[in-house]
Amino acid sequence: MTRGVRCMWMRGGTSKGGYFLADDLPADSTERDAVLMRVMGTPDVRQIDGMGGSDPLTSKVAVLKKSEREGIDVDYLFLQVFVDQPVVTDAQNCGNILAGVGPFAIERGLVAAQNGETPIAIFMENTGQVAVARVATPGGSVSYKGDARIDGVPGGSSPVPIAFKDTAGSSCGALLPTGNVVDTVEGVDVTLIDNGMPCVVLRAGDMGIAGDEAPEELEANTDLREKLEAIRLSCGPLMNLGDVSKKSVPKMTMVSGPRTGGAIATRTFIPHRCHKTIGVLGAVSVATACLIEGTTAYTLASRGEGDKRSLSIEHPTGEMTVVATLDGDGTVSEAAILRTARKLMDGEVFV
Ligand code: NQM
Repeated sequence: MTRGVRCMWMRGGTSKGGYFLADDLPADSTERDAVLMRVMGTPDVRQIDGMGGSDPLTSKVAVLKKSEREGIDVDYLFLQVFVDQPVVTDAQNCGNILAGVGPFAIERGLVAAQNGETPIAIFMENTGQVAVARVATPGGSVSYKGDARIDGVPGGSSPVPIAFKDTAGSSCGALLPTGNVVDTVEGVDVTLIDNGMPCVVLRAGDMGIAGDEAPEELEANTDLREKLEAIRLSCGPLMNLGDVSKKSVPKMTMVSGPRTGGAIATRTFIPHRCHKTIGVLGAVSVATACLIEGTTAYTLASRGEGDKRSLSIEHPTGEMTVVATLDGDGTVSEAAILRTARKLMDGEVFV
């Protein structure tokens, strides 16, 4: 018999996925993952029998519950449902899907909306860190309409500014998990960094590309993809992530000098498809690499000055600005970005 599971479908930033209350899903994680694969139509490259959009960016899930932690409103677990493999992983966070968490929490009554704007403190279960999102709530209900624009999404929406603190070493235990600014892996210089998202930062030139190619062109480059995957598999244990063959981290970001007046140009494999933009926490990690002397990004980057830096991270369809606050010794203590979100559907999905 088919069973309906309550969920909301939302665009969060440049991603899209299903938002569930934890209570509406099986408590056992194996059963939950089986339900989510049915929901998305995984494994199948077309995801024809489910809601997934045949792309890792549209095969994503947020699971929420009211938080019992002091000063925190909601606990958010992110799950990446692979497209063509029967894998559901909690090994990464997602700052794009995070943009829909505040609106969803208000819509489901987990948080009471204020008149005007509602700040929501979100505990990110994947990495044990906190983000604060601000949701537009004129008259005490969520508004999705507005003029805020982000590259990779047509049109305008209400702004959802998000601030992150203490994201260093979110999954790898340290900002630079090997203790080095540069390592050489498979003969290529890499910076292994985690300021919210484990990333391998490589120079595009070292990988035989210019760094401004279209994602489709890079995905069609089999030699590049094989080389990237060999480096990624070797970097997993070095980054304290263990065997990453069935994980969606680390992300592989190839950097080159900025083309449109930004801080740096990026092309990111997440890890097997090339991102049409760049992940939020991925951008925070790359921006942080731009600020650390000796990394693969440092000499290519344009960094600005002062203890508050706006780093425009260029990507295939525009840019994402990371506002980084630096403390006395130059480390990034806080990062903020602007996202938007939109409610697309509320109802039941059948499994
Ligand atoms: O890095 C894609 C996305 C992401 C993750 C990915 C993200 C982040 O664009 O915080 O947002 O890297 O898998 O949604």
